[in-house]
Amino acid sequence: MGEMHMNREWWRTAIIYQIYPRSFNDSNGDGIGDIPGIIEKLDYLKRLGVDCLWLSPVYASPNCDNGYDISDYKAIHPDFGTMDDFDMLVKEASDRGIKIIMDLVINHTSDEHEWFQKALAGDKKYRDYYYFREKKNNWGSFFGGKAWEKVHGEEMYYLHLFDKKQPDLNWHNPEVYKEVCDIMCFWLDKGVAGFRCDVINVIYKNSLENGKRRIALTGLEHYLSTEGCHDILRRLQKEVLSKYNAFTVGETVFVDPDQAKLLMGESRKELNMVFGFEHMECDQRGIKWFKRAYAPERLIKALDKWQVNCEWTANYLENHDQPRSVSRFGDEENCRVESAKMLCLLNLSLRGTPYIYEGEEIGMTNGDFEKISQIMDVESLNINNILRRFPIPKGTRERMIFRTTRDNARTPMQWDESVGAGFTTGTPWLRINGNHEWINVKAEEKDENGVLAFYKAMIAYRKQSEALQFGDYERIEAEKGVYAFKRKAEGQEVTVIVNMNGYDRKLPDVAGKIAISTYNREKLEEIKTLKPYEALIIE
Ligand code: ISL
Ligand code: CA
Repeated sequence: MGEMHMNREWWRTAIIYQIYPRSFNDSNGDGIGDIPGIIEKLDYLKRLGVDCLWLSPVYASPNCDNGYDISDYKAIHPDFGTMDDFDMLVKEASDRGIKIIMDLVINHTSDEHEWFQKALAGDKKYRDYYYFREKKNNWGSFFGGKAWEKVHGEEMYYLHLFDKKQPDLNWHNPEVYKEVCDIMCFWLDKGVAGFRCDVINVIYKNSLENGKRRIALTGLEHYLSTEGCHDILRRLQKEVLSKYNAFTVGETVFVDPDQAKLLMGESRKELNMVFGFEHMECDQRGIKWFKRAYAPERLIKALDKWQVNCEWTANYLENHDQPRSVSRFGDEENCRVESAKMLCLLNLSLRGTPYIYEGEEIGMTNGDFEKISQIMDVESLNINNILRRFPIPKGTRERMIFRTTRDNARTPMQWDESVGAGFTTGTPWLRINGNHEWINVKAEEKDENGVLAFYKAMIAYRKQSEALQFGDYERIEAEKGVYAFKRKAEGQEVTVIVNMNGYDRKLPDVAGKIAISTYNREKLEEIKTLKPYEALIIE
């Protein structure tokens, strides 16, 4: 299908901004970001130029996994405000032309959800909402350790692919399907535009047989992107989503472009787009705790593979589970601004829908943690406990945690240089990065050469570019670590050149005029070499 025939659904031209509500803006000084806090910043988001906000979970939750453990799918957590606040957010956002999408977490609930509580109390109906078994299998959990937990006082275990406070729902049970349809309608009726579907390709377990032994996630082959999962997605599309013309992006773990294409469905009958992970794994060895030195070539290879093979992708370099991109793929010490601009240009030039994670637009860096006691992420704490059993020096173990912890992305949004970073007047739930004294929105708003100004310019540029929004993708030759490609639409073609190295590189062979430059270059002819992290768009 060529770009001329591509449907122009809103989500193709949209720029989606992810909010991690706990860390965005605290309106009442309790140290936790909240919905009224988001409303206060809608004008900021409008000025940035984004069209849609994806909210990480704001539902009732005991917060073992910061809301990814839901105890009531139809209630707002009091930390975040009230249902009236939520309705107000939808309205205020809509008044500014901004859509809201919700996080849909349906692989598991919280163990404090009423269904699970009834199940524990012995209610047969609800036992069948989950996987209770007298014998456990050998499956491993995403957060380390085993995927089964013993039921207190019984010879019985339940399955949890994530924390033990996140029991997996049994998608073989038609009642579970009905409950979820009902939850989705509840939010769609409130006017949300769609859902980001959490770990959606693991929801349906083919069997509970032992898995092939692996260093992590033994059992994977029994639940990854199963036929049953495809069936459920098609039914949800037909029976719920299509009735609202609702949008979905799937968080799909361990998929390659071929599987991604199936999940998007030949004619988009399952999900509208998916988040792949291959580019996030380019600096890891198998599992993220084992670091492999970052080499731009590997990132380019993964991005190119998806660009070539998928007609549409959900493009991102950051989210609430990943370290900050400047710290990871750029140079936060010596070239923070340059590398943040380069990553912006890259993310917004690829074919697909770009996602920006809160703070990315001002070049926020990884957290500056000094002690494990400053870490709140359940995944990191579980892994830390496991690592403690091995003879690894304390310093090494701590470095492993600090480098990979999801809290790197969750430190409070840096609005200004004040003690609470303009995020809170109270005690923040997670340590604020000391660099908020110079990296913050207030400073960026005054800096016409800053990262934020570049984001605004790049967003505005993309919005008027047929080539970037709908064009084909074709990689062109360049030196190692330089990513260069053409985006071609009817009557328009642009060339994107991204030096992902921290040193000079040769400019590939191109002609034309500079449309966007991270170094304020004016004439192509004047460029002798690409500077560290320099990126350009040429028309
Ligand atoms: O975080 C990860 C890699 O660093 C992944 O293993 C992550 O756990 C996986 O991508 C699933 O993530 C989603 O579901 C989890 C939740 O903790 C994450 O925040 C969410 O994005 C369980 O609901
Ligand atoms: Ca608050």
